Amino acid sequence: MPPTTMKRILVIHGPNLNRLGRREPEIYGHHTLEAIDAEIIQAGEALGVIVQTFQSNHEGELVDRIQQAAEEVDGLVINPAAYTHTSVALRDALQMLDIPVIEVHLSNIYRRESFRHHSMTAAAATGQIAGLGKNGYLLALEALVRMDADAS
Ligand code: CA2
Repeated sequence: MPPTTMKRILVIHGPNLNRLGRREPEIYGHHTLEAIDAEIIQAGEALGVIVQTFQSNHEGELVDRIQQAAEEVDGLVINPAAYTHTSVALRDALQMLDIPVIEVHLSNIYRRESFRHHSMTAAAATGQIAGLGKNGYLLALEALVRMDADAS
């Protein structure tokens, strides 16, 4: 039997999410991004996958990281934050990937202002989780691992 290589999953956080836990905790929770990332990485270890995380406030940097992901990882979790609602560039970059992509939102974007109801990026994702706070990232990770198991 060939040796099984550990699956790699990338988690990308978009603009302003580096400020989590410091403002608007009633919408986005009390946890900092550093704490959420540590929890995601630990959950990945328990699930037997290697998790990398990345945050940027810059659209072009997010596009670059998504393009790089095509070569490096087996699944992608992304919270494009405000770019969810505006970015054709992120949608196009996600569309080019041949790996499963889960879009995550901490808040339930459909219960908020109408401009948040439309996701430009969701059509390029395999699925979407919104409104479950930081647990959305953990569920997305689990979904990617299960998809992988279902496929093999
Ligand atoms: O609910 C989500 O995860 C969002 O992607 C968060 C974005 C928002 O524009 C989307 O509509 C929904 C905003 C992220 C802003 O992050 C903050 C962090 C700390 C304090 C305030 C905002």
